[in-house]
Amino acid sequence: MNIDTAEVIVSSPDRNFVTLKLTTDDDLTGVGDGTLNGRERAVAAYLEDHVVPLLLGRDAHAIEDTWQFLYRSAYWRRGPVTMAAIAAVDVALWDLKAKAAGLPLYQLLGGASRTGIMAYGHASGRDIDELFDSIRHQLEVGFRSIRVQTSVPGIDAVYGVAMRAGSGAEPHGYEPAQRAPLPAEEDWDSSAYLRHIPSVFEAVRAEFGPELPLLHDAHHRLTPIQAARLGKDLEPYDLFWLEDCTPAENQEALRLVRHHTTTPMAIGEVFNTVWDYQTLIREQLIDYVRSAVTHTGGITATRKLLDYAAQYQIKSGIHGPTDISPVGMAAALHLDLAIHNFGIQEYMPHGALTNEVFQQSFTFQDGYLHPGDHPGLGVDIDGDAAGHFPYQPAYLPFSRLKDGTVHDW
Ligand code: EZ4
Ligand code: CO
Repeated sequence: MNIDTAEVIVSSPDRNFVTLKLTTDDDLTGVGDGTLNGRERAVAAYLEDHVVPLLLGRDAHAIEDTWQFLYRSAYWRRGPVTMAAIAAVDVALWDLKAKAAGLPLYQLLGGASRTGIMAYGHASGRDIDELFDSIRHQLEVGFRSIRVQTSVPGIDAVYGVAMRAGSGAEPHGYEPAQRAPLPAEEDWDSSAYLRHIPSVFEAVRAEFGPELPLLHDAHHRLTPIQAARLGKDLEPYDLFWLEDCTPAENQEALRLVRHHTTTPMAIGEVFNTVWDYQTLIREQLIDYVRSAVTHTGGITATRKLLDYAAQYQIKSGIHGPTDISPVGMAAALHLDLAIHNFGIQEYMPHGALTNEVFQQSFTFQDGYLHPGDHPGLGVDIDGDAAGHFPYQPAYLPFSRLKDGTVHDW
C-alpha cells in the first residue's frame, strides 16, 4: 500500500477548506484536513511544494515513521502551518489504514470507550432576550450543553455574537471569518466586559436552571488578574468551563488564575504541539485541552497529547468550529470515542454547500455525536463539487481598544 498520488484541494463552499487526498497504488483513498482559518493558501503551498514530493512512493501504513519524518526532516519545528500540513497527511494515512483494515478508525485507536460524544452548541445574543431565544433554539436542535456569548454595552462588535450585519451567518450560527480583502475591525474594553458578563450568567441560570452545562469563551483577551476576577465572579453560575481566559503562550500566568478561582479552565485551540502545554498540564493549571486534531499534527500527535493530559486528570475539549472541515471533525470524533479522558466536543454544524462537497457519515442526536461505522473516517470529498467553489480570500477580524491600540482578538 504505497502512496501513488497526493492532491491538495482548496475549496470554499461556505468558507475555505484545505483537504489532502491520498491515493495508494491499490486504489484506496484517504483524506486529511489542513484548514488554517485565514491562512489557507500557506498550508496548501507547504503541502504542494514541500510535502507531496516526499510522500509519493512511501508506505502508507508507516504512520508514525511518516509523522516523525515530516516533523524532524523539516528542521524548523512546530508552528501552525507546519503542524496543519502534518495533520492533513497523518489523518489521511489513518483513514487509509482503517479502510485497508475494513474498520471504522476508532477501532484502530482501541475501540469505543463510550456510546456517544457529548457536544456543545453555540448560543449568542446582542441582549438577554436574543440570547434566551438562541439558547432555546440550540436546545431544540438537540444540544444538551451550550456555550454562551453576548454583546457588551458600549462595545459595537464582540467575538462570538452571531447576526452581525453583513456577516452572512445563519440566524443562530457564528462565522468569524469574513470574505473580504481586509480583516474586519472590532473594538474591545475589558472593564466593560468584566462588569457585564456575570449578570448575563446570572440571568441565564435564573431562566434555564442549575443543570444545563454552560460554557464561555473569553478569547484570549484578559490579563491574568482580570482572568482571576472573571473566574471568581462566575463561580456562582457553575460553568462547565471558562475558555482561553488569557493568551496562554505565557503558561505560568495560569498559576495566578488558578490560585484565585475554582472555575474550570479550557485552553489551547491556537496551540499546535504538546510543548505548548508542558507547564499547563504538568502543574494541572487547566482542566480541558482545546487542541484540534487539524491544528496539532493529526491523530498521532493529539492522541499523545491527550494521553499525557490523562495522567493529570485533564480531559479533552477538542476545538470544533466551522473552520475545522467535516474531515477534521470526523478525525476528532474517532479520537473522542476511543480515549478514556474525553471531556466534551465543540460542534458547530456546517452549511449546506459544505455538506455538498463533503459526504459524511457522522451523526448528531439528542446532544451526542457519533462518527458512524463506515471503514476509515467515514468522510469523503467530492472533487467535482469542490471545483465549483474556488478559494475566496477571507480573514478573521482583529480588535482595537478605544484609544486605537491593537488588542488580542
Ligand atoms: O475563534 O475557530 O472556541 N472557538 C473559537 C473559534 C475561533 C475560530 C478561529 O478560526 O474560539 O470561534
Ligand atoms: Co475558543
